[in-house]
Amino acid sequence: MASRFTLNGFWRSSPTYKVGLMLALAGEPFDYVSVNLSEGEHKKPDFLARQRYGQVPLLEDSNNGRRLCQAAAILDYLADVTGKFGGATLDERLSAREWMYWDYDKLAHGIYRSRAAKLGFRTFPEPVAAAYVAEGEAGLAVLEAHLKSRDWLVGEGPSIADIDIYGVVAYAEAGGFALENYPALGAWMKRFEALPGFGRPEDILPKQSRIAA
Ligand SMILES: N[C@@H](CCC(=O)N[C@@H](CS)C(=O)NCC(=O)O)C(=O)O
Repeated sequence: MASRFTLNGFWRSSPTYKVGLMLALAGEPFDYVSVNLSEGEHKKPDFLARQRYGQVPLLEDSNNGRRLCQAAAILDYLADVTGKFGGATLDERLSAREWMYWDYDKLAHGIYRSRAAKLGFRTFPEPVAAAYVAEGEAGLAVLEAHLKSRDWLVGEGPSIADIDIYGVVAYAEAGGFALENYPALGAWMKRFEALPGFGRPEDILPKQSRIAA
């Protein structure tokens, strides 16, 4: 049977990983279409017609024809349609959203840009690179302080906030960040990695397109 969801993404993309991770943890099989960013496939008219920003991820829901952009908004949608990871109450859902907005404001850029610099995808003048490292460290410190006294970011169990933020922190070491300096964050990562359905980026995102088994 055809899968309900098709994830269009790129294997090196952290926002694509967030969505794949959510689907895997929710036990939703999905077809995967590789959009080769290196070859500019995300800027071609047929893709732009489906993803207005010319970015990955793009999630298509065949039950209703929806095409969804922006990883955080997609996680929010998937929490609604699967009934999973949306938080136990409205207050938890609001907190989860707050963490997702915070992530893109204060965490992701420092980690992503430092990783891009380490992998040689981007080059920055030294003070700019140092500012990204400082931003990443500051974001990790916020998470460390929050997770010292709790198991999950919001409420008593994992939510879309944990999925969203794990999807960034998973790339921190590749950005040169020493996670051993953040023990509460490290313990949270281990709890998260023990969830049924969890997979690392290379397990969840193939390099080629794939129809769900
Ligand atoms: N805020 C977006 C960011 C998506 C994003 O930056 N995607 C990158 C790949 S990781 C991309 O498509 N880059 C190509 C471009 O922006 O032209 C989200 O969370 O979905």
